[in-house]
Amino acid sequence: MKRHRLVSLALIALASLISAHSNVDDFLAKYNRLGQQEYYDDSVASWSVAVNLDDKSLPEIAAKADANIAGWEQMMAAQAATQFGDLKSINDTSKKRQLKMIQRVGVKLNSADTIRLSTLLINMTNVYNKNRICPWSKVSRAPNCSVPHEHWWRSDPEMFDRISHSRDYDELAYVWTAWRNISALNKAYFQQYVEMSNKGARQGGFKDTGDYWRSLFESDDLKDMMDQKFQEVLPLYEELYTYIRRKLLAQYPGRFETSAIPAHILGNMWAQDWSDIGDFTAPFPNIATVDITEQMVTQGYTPLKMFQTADAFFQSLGLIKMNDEFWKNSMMVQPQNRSVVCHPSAWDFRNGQDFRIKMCTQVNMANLLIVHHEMGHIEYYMQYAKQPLSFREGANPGFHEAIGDTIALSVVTPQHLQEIGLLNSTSSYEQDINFLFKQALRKVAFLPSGYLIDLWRWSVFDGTYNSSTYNTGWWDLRTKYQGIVPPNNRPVDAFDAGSKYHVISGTPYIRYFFSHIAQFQFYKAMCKAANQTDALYKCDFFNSKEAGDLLSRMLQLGGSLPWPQAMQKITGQQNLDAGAMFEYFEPLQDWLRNENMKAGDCYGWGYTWPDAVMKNLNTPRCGLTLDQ
Ligand code: X8Z
Ligand code: ZN
Repeated sequence: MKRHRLVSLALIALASLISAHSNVDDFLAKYNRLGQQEYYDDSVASWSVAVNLDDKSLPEIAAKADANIAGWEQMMAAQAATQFGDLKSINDTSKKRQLKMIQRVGVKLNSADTIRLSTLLINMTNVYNKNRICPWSKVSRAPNCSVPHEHWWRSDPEMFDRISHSRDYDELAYVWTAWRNISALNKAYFQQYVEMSNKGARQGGFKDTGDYWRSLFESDDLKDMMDQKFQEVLPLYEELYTYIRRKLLAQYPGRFETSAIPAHILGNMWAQDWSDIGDFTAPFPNIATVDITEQMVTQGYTPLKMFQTADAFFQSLGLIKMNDEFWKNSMMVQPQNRSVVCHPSAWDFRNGQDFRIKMCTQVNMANLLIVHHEMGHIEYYMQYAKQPLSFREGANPGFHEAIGDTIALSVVTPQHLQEIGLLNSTSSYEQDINFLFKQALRKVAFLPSGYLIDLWRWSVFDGTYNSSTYNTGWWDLRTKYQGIVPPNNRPVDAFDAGSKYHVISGTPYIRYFFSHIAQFQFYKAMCKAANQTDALYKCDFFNSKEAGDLLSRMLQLGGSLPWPQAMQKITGQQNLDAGAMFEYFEPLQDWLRNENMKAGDCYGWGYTWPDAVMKNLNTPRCGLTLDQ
């Protein structure tokens, strides 16, 4: 009798275990089946707006589609919570992780509020992409508003181009300021967006939107980790900065005196990538250029050819090639008859087939690198397309940003550019330093700017900055971390952070800071797999199936494991490590240090860092005048 009872108890337990399991399987199968269609429909609606900002009927459709997907996600999250509770009874780690992700809604708003939030974002996008300014006249050296409106300058490409290529201090200041006058139009929308987004994050169980965004990294110490990485790379940034400041003082004599650099003369609207002032700052100006723009134009490169060039590189590693849908549906050229969102992006429509890039491609080297960046996203999408829906993400958002850039580190080597006929020059010490310098203008210059954008936004979301301190807070950080100052006094109602696309589009940014360090780790690991033994910065893994295999094994994981395990898979390390970046730039850092010492320049821009940071920085320090 006793034995009988035991057996039947065991049978009941077994039966409930099996039923819990089949419940989980059924639930996940349903989630994946329905989700593909739900996400696809929403992507189609968002894409339609992004490629046509002039059709007034589209925003409403897109906002409703957003509300629809939000409602569906919330429903599935609620069902998962009701059926499986705290997940303690689920032993399978993969299924448990999927359910955990399904339960995390992030921004949880009702339908009407979701529509409000989406509409605010679309309104900001319209302001960003549609406003024009009077062109600058080289003759009168002033804005000329008498030309027809269709000849006025758009943000992309005209304003961004002028900031990159004009060397007229006053024209630069005009365009820089005019663009920020437009950005200020978004301040009120942004303030409402912050409130609505925070409301959703709180309803979703987070402290605020910044808290939710950080959770995507699954690292409790993300803030500290990022701060520590910034401190590590600061000496390298300062070395580059000190050199560049000297060159700028020579280029624009008497135009600025402070130890910090005016933000508008660094060749980029946001002073985040300085490669467009590489011409007059190059270490060895008489050595052949490492910029291939001219060659691309001479050889008749088109946007399509740029995409094909990138695709060929991915294929040479044995990676997945871009599919027919990609070539058919992507937007590679800016339409001339309507406004679009020009900021480059890569889209996963989540049906396993439809992947697209949207980019207003111009034929130049910078854009060739961006094409690789975007294709890296598509490659990741395709590699993890067989994963369940909730794992179709990067190991963390920073991984996603790093893939195309890792490939591009190989593509830009003079060795590779020579191989594909875009550069004809032999390697020399001078050329190597010029090359590394140009790379530093892209990668090292970016670091503080990549770090501070979300420092600012985290402080906006947690209430440290409010709408009356948005701008002063922004400039405090820009000066503290980047060493730049605005070219003129900023109006009280200015909203200069809104000049950056990611701020007005609600796209988190710390991912790019993470990526700018991680990509050198990935690159080094792939170089090793390709048996490249020369200096790291010379490594080109073109054609290496071993390098491709190593990368794809990591890419296929998607978000199925916490990122340190994905990092382990490709690099053998579990952490973010700036070592590979330092190794890459070592010859340049030595060269810069020597130059800066010879010139007797002071370091920094007058900010006093805590002792622990200061002890790693070079001396002499520039006058300690700034507030701490
Ligand atoms: O936004 C981008 C990509 C799209 S994910 C073009 N990037 C950041 C930026 O432009 O600010 C790439 C580097 C940093
Ligand atoms: Zn990207």
